[in-house]
Amino acid sequence: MTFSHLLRELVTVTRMSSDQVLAGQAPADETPSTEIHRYGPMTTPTHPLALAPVTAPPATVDGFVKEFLRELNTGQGVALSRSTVNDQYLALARTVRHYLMARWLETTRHQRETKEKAVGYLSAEYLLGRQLGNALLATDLGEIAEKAMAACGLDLVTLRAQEVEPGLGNGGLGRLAACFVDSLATMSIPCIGYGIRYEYGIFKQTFVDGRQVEQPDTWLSLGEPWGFPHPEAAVQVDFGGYTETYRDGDVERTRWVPSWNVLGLPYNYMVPGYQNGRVNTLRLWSAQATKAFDLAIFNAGDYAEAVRAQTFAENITKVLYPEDSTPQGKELRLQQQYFFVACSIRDFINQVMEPGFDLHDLPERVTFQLNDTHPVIAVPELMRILVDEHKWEWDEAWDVTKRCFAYTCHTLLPEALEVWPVDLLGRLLPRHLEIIYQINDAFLAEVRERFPNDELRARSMSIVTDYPDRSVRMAYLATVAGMKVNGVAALHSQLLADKVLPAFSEYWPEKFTNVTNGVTPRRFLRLANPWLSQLITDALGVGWVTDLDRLAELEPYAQDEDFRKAFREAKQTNKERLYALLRARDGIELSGDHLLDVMVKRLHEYKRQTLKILHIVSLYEQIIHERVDPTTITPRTVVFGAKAAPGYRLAKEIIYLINKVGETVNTDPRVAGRLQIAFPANYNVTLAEKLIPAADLSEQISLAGMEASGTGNMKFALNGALTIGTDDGANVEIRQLVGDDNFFGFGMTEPEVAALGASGYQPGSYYESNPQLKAAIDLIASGAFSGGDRNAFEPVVSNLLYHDRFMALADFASYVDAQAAVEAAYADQEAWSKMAILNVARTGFFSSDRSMRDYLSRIWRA
Ligand code: 26W
Repeated sequence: MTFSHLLRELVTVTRMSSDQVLAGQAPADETPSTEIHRYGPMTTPTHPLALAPVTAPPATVDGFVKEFLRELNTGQGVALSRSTVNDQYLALARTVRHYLMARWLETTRHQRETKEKAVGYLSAEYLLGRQLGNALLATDLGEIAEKAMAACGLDLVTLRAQEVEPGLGNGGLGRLAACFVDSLATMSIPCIGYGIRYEYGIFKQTFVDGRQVEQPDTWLSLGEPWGFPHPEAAVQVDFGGYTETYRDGDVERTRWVPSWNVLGLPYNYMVPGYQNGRVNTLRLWSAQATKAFDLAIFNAGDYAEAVRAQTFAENITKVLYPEDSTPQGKELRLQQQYFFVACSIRDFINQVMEPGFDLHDLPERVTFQLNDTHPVIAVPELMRILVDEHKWEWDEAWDVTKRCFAYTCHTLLPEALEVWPVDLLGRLLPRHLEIIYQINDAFLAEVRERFPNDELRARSMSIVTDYPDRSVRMAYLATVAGMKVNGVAALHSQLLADKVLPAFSEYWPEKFTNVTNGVTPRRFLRLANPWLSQLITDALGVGWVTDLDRLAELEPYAQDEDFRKAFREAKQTNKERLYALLRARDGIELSGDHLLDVMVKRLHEYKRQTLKILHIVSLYEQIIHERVDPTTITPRTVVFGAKAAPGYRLAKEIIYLINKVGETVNTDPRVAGRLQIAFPANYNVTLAEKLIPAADLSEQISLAGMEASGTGNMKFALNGALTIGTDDGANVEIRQLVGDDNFFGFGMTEPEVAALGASGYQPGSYYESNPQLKAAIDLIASGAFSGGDRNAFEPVVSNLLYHDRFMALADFASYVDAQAAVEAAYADQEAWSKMAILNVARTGFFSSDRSMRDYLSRIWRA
């Protein structure tokens, strides 16, 4: 914390002016608060340096060393000889910040000056991953930093490994947000990402006797060099209370009388563009008590009560909700959503409200992209500000509001669609509930006008539903208020229009569109896979990093034997790096040139990790019962990575099953060298960056119609892994682009799934009719993986036999056939490499840069 920050903190907390703090005088209550938050020097600076633009330090080894040592000595306050690895990492991070600062300040200044339309990306989650490596890539300082650290007797790789990744997200949705803001910065598109700075991110997963145990994610404990607090831009957020109407001349108006409030403190994070001199901003909000400490109560001796407000307020951004599919409907979750939305909308309006700006032009300055329904309370919040504070007419305000938002849906699971009970909403946000009612009434009046005497239709589209209890359907609010509604893959967007929101897509067909997800090639190829990247650059030059369609030029190299050889060597190098990591990180010993079969994603029944474990058990069963000659089985290592939501019991039982099967298989000499399973704990972005480049086979085996898109599937294909997958989410588009010959497709299509579901799916019949499947399930139930305890996996086994909602048993036979095809293909390494290279060449489409181009043309500039 620099002195100026400390000063600003003191000013904020004590409400004294900086001079009075310095002069040690008592605060004069009438000191205008705006004074202390005014930007800029008191008088015109005279020193040339004060007038000069901020510049980056010299991009030389010497310049870097100088900057680093200054940061270590004066920033960290230690001598190199007495510095810890954490001191060195923090000093290094700050050094790299310095090289980005000039770009950041210039980007912000340029944005303020040009008033270009910006994207306001509203997301409750950002799964950013480690920042240092990406910042070194963006500034092209990697080599200089390496030499500079070596010259200081330090090792850059060791220092990079010191960084704790900010796990401010659960999975796909959060990581997508991180890829999107990276692309917008690299494409020089004005964007401010808004979100929540959770004190504790996604839990740290550990395994105890094969069972998941959650540990708090103390990502801030060793210091956090990337966040810049801006107390001067703090926002007060109100909650609770009631509303009242009052006469304002001849107009009846409503005011909200809240009962409590908190302060939103923004932290700015850099979003560096890739070597383009641009740095966009990610503004994450942290909750604080407006009145931190009640001295009177303290002096009265009730110390806990004295700080209750503080702890109560801080609770709002204390921890990320670790669910990624079934909302728990907790009040704190709604508090989190309204808190960051209220801060963000207020902040953006403050930023554009310079003299002469008319809020009626807000849609020309921003589109707020709603990353799922989590931020949709932003719609009634903007209406409240325009109607209650700016005293606009309702229609005037609605006309502007409905041109400021667009909504992206990321799921197909009905239970994942957020619905808030009106009593909770009315208690926490009474004015917003009134506004939602008014939006709904106006909307339904329109529907009834267009479809007179079709009450059922109106009821089916109502934002407010009375069944099972009176509540607000957030996806409906987002659809009514959004200019555009998009799914995240072609199949998903189709199902969204046809099955999830059919009445709305019939009512507003032009509102529905698709933008297939993408991933940033900077982190998930250039940074994660330097060996394959070098191969690509040697062949095509460097342009592909910001123009991934250029990968298509790799097509002819698939026919090139030397290139294929080099490609295999890169894959082998990635494997060895991974094995070394898993040995050091998890004590997992992997070896040999096995087919590396990887399934990494959140643990959820619809993703069907159970199908993968049934395949493994079936292979194992056949070998131990000598149904097959083990030498005919392709040596395979299966690596799992998966966190289960703490409250998702069956998911945790599936994790237990995977670990126990792994324990048995890995110590059974009958399958030694043929089959091994690894399940490193705490799968996160950092582990993904090591796992994905090493993979041969990417498991994308969800039940068709369930996975909205998937983004891991894209990362694997871009890193030269072949996909075994169903026709679900973006798998369909991957298969279409790489070609059926270079993709191991299997399983029912979505219509077939619907038909089977409609005809009454009997999982038991598949068990009875498929001996291989029966043998596998019976082995699991036999106690073979649980020291003879036949009930160890009862929850999983009985769920599969009597429910199997996601039809793993129905797709088993087809999956096993596809896996046999995988083994056959892998036996011919030249052919396999050709297929893998074609996967790389044909998946440039899945760059998040392309996704941004689609959002721009179909939504933001449409
Ligand atoms: C607790 C409420 C809740 C519900 C849904 C929290 C988070 C969610 C997310 C929408 C779940 C999610 O991450 N969905 C994934 O989003 C990815 C990015 O679009 C897709 O690629 C995945 O298919 C989808 O499951």
